[in-house]
This record gives sequence, structure tokens and C-alpha cells, in this order.
Amino acid sequence: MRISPTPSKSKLCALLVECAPQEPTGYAINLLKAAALSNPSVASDWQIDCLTLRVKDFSEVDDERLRSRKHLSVVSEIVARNPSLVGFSVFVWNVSITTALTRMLKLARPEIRVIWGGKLVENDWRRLAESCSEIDCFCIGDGEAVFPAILESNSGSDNQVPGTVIRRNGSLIELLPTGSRQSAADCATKSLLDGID
Ligand code: B12
Repeated sequence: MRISPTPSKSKLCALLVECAPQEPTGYAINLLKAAALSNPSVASDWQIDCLTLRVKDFSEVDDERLRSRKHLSVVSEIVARNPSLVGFSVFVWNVSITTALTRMLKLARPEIRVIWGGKLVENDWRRLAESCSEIDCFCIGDGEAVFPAILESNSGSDNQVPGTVIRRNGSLIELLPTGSRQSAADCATKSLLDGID
């Protein structure tokens, strides 16, 4: 008797992108990838790829048209991987490049869900949301728990993940983190003070 192999389930693709001023380490995005893949249900449904870029590859191009061509070639590379979700790691040094990539990507493939995280997002998400209406979701603060939860709740348009801000019908909905940083700090302080009279 021949046992036919279980057909392998085709996985959804999530792509994480980080653009650094010098040689990119991809530290944050690889950390997020590892955190997500340590969740068995995410690992069985998702393939997670990381793409690192260098700011100077864009900034050294003086001609506006050539720079736009550079953006286009990165967007083509992203689209070729057929992702359902693209997460950008956004910092002060890459916000203009990331904005251009996000706009071009949504123009080419509006159905791809675009998520922004990173230090700039943490403090500036309101301003960023106003200046780039193509961003679907912001991760506010650390992503180790939030990113896997976003994938687990699927690429669906109705993600209700605490620690994010989502855009729905043109409005921004803030989903508060379940354990705020303040309460984590309070807990740490309390445990340090425990036993001190
Ligand atoms: C170590 C460090 C460095 C190191 C290494 C930098 C590197 N490329 O990795 C060195 C010394 C080289 C450095 C240099 C600079 N740094 Co520096 N650095 C830091 C520091 C202290 C820690 C960064 C870090 O490794 N964090 C750990 C990683 C895992 O955390 P993370 O990147 O924030 O990512 C987490 C979240 O943001 C989120 N997340 C991130 N991306 C995404 C994406 C998605 C999709 C999701 C869902 C979540 C998510 O999840 C991650 C995990 O929790 C921070 C201060 C801080 N407390 O964060 C400043 C900081 C990042 N640096 C800063 C700056 C300005 C610089 C320089 C430009 C300084 C200069 N004038 O030269 C240079 C730039 C050099 C570069 N990036 O290549 C600023 C950035 C400000 C901003 N709003 O963007 C920070 C925040 C300091 C500050 N408070 O001003 N830096």
C-alpha cells in the first residue's frame, strides 16, 4: 500500500523591511522573525522573510527620477515575493524612504497590509498616519509580542491586536496594550522594593 504524502500547506508570506544608514544589521526585524516563528501556529501558517536596505543607496542618487527608479526596483522585489503583509522598521533615518516605498507598494498592490513599527512610530504615529494614509497599522512600542499576534490574527483586515493602531474606514483605532509599559515599570519597582521596610 502506498501512503500518499500529506500535501504541504502553502504558507502566507510576511516580509519585514529595515533600511539602515550604514551596513544594516537587520537586528530588530530578525528578532521579530524569531519571536513570531517561536509561536507554533504562526510558524505553521507563515513564512517570514527579511529584507535589509541601505539609506545611502537611495541618498547617493541625486537625480529625482533615478531615485524613484530605485524605489520602484525595491517595490518590484517586494511584490515578487508575493507577501500578504509587509512590516517596515521605521526610524528617523529611513522615514522618507519608507514613506515612498509604502506609497508605491500600495499603488501596485493595495491588498497588501502595511504595518509600521520602530522607534519613530512609538512617539510619532499620529503625525505619520496623517502624512501617509497608505499605512494600515502601527505597532506602538516593542514588537516581540505584538508582531506574532498580528500574524496569528491573520492578515485579515479586522486585526484587533492590543499595542497597535489600525486604520479602518479612514479612522484610526487605538488598541491599548494589555499590560502597559507603566504597569510593567511599576511591577519592576514594586519587586525591587519588596522586602524593604
Ligand atoms: C544600540 C543603538 C545604536 C547602535 C546600533 C544601531 C543599529 N543600527 O542597530 C549604534 C551605536 C550604532 C547607534 C547609532 C545611531 N543611532 Co542609535 N540607538 C541604539 C539604541 C540604544 C538601542 C537600539 C536597539 O538595538 N534596540 C533593540 C531593538 C530590537 O529595538 P528596536 O530597534 O526599537 O525594535 C523594537 C521596536 O521598535 C519594534 N519594531 C521595530 N521595527 C518594527 C517593525 C515592525 C513591523 C513591528 C511590528 C515592530 C517593530 O519591535 C522591536 C522589538 O521590540 C536606541 C535607543 C533605544 N532605547 O531604543 C538608539 C536609537 C535607535 N538611535 C538613534 C539614533 C538617532 C542613532 C544615530 C542616527 C545617531 C547618530 N546621529 O549617528 C545612529 C544611526 C546608526 C544606525 N542605525 O545604523 C535614535 C533613533 C531615533 C528615531 N526616532 O528614529 C534612538 C531611538 C536613540 C534616541 N532616543 O534618540 N545606535
